Amino acid sequence: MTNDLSPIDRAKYIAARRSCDYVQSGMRVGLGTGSTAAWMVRCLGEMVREEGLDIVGVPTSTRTADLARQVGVPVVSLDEAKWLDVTIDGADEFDENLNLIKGGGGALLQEKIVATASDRMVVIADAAKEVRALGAFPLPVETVPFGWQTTKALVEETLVNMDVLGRESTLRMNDDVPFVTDEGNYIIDLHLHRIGNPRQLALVLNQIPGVVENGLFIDICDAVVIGHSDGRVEVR
Ligand code: ABF
Repeated sequence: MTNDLSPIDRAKYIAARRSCDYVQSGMRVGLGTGSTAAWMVRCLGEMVREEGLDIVGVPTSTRTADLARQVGVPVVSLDEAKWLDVTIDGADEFDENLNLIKGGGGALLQEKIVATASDRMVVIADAAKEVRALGAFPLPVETVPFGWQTTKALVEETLVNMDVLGRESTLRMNDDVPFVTDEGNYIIDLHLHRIGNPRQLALVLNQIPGVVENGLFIDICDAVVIGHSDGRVEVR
């Protein structure tokens, strides 16, 4: 299976395949978003079809919901599931404390809600996602469209007193129109380069009127399954 994959896709697939070991029949499973999570959904679909795995999946985006249905994973809403046994999702960065930056795919709000409503959160990632300090990847901040420019200015003003290297922010675009999340919100990407105190920044950002959620996942991830392009997989 992995021979015809690119090295990066092989690493993602290996991590995704290993994460399915955390899933047993009877479980309610949060299904992440992104290309690594898509491999996991496909693997679970194969287990449902070929091994009779009996689970329900709660997707973290419409595109994950579409893929889950396509491969045969039964889909329910978070409110129907009420609580999840495990959520498996990708990440844009993870550090030694298993704190994450997520949201590169624009699904951070549902991802954080679902991950928080789970007994365990397992991140699957290729090795390149590991960083010594979070921030090289632009930090997504989900904002309501109303007054977004004012919100963006307030966010930038807030950064002045924070332990970050960069302070520029950009509205995420989808071609020539603003990118819109599944909830109809905008995303402002913060180009911070290095975040000295992710925990403090995550708290401060969500106090700003207009900010719905940010892509810093602090104390949420329980384990990271890391895939390497040479076939190695490790669990932290
Ligand atoms: C998703 O996985 C997002 O939060 C994150 O941006 C993405 C990582 O994408 P990929 O797995 O394609 O590298 O959960």
